[in-house]
Amino acid sequence: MKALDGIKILDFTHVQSGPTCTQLLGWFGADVIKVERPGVGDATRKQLIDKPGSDSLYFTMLNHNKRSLTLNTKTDDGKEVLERLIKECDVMVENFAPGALDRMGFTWERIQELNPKMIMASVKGFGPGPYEDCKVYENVAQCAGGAASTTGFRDGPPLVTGAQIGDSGTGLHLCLGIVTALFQRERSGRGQKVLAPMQDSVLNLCRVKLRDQQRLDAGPLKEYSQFGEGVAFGEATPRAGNDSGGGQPGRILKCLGWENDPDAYTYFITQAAVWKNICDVIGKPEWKDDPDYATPDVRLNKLNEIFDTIEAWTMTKDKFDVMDICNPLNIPVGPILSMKELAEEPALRDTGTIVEVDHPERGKYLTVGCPVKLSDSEVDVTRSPLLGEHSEEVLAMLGYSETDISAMRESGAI
Ligand code: CAO
Repeated sequence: MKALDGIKILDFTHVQSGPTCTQLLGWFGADVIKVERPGVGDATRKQLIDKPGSDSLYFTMLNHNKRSLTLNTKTDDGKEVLERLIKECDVMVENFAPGALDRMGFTWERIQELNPKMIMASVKGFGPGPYEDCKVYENVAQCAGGAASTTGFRDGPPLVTGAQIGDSGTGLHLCLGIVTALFQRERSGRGQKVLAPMQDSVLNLCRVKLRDQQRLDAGPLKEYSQFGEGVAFGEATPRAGNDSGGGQPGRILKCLGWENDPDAYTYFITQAAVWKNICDVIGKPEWKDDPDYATPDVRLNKLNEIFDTIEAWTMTKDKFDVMDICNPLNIPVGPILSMKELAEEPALRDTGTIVEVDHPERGKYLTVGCPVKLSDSEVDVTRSPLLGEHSEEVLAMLGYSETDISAMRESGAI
């Protein structure tokens, strides 16, 4: 038994944000029926192609554990199939441009008429307000949600981050909204609309930066490197490079081999409780009781000197040796791991977070499995569907005969 056994998802999502949400629902056991345009499918199927003739990794890695139904929802037959699907499913998930579903004839009112228990979940770039009609992609959300203005170095431009917080981050938020609405429906008997705007999701993930915005009213942010460097703060939360976002100062420091290996670095946190251990490890025992270094407050204007000294030590060690030495002393450190290293990490394979999947067109490939582990709902990652692979079986489930299906194929509705 899986957590979401028996829950049917009408997956009307495309690109990244929506598909990451429905993929999670599939991993938790829901029956996810992905609706795609005949002959075209989700645009990502043919984007960033590495193996001509096969679905891209972009598509396959976002669409495991789903069935694919091709359907032209702008034809009468297509609309009729969609209506049956709405009656049959528990949740409809979509991330079209604002208004697309209404233009198709499926307003929230119409959906409720067809199925009052329907949970209708949407990703949009922005919530209600001046930008609600805009189309939005990942990096736009990172910029509009506060991530870019607070990422990067003070003397450089705003930066986007490699973590897809706008798309996959919003997918996670939407997934949480959906399962919460399913839980409420158990008691209310009613469906509801669930909206996860990308700007709001990114801002939620940037919560500590809005915290710092308000702390600025009380004076400079002393844990930011620029405080120790004597650089004045402006009106808004600045970019903080690799400074730690929490109360314990931290930095990315070079390790042995950094000259040739772009990932020979470690994150190092000077946690107050283990300051004495840090002083011993880096060969500065005299800092333990020196009144200029002994307490967190007096260290704040000397962070550059302190981290330069720690780095002189980390540069003599491999990033994994730094971890082996520091962990037993409770000093929090983390090697900078490359995608290559993560792909080869046996522990991640053992837990199912990195999974090898076999695909009929492309052969074996690696993917990220379910990052959330439920002890009573095991995840089996199954390959993404080929375009329209399950059209016949889904239509038969909806009560269509073989003759109906052939007619729809002839007319281009499926
Ligand atoms: N049958 C018939 N028509 C279909 C269909 C189907 N099965 N599936 C989609 N369509 C139609 C839609 O109805 C729409 O038609 P109209 O413009 O005539 O109403 C059309 O296809 C295109 O949809 P779209 O505008 O959503 O697609 P786009 O490629 O132009 O925009 C995106 C893509 C992502 C910018 C936009 O969908 C969007 O802003 N979504 C919300 C935010 C979001 O999720 N962004 C993250 C995407 S991941 O980076």
